[in-house]
Amino acid sequence: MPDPTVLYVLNGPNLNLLGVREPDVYGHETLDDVQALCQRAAGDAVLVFRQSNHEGELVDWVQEARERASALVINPAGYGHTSVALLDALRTLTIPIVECHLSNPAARERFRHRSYVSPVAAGVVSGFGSFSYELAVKAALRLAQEHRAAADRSV
Ligand code: CA2
Repeated sequence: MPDPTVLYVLNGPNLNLLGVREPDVYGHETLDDVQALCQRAAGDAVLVFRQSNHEGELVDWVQEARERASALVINPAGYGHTSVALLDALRTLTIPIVECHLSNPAARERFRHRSYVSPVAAGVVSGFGSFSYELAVKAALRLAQEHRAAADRSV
């Protein structure tokens, strides 16, 4: 039996407040709603869905994903604009990484235009609210499949 596809979806600071504060910017859905949507989009894949307000914890989870995941979706939230530590951790991964945002940071304040994650991401999905996550999960699963096929061909 082949190994199951394991997809990590990591969420950065303040995303636990989704649906509770600033619905005009981030929508009415809660993070639990987003998790359910990701699970539906992931089908049979094993979904590991987590949120943390702490940079080091996110770094630990990225390192964990290095050992266990077939692909990683990350909404780094504010740390995407600031965290070299997160970038350094992401750089160690060989699995596909998809960056995901609810809003479109490029259409917002200037300080949101820089992303430390984008240079190591296979792609970025932003601006579609919770639908960004659905698209990101689908993209990550496709990339994981291609990544595995390429690895199988090389043995
Ligand atoms: O659009 C996104 O997904 C962001 O990653 C969200 C971050 C922001 O810093 C990025 O520029 C874009 C902020 C997450 C904060 O989430 C909240 C949710 C509800 C209420 C308050 C904050």
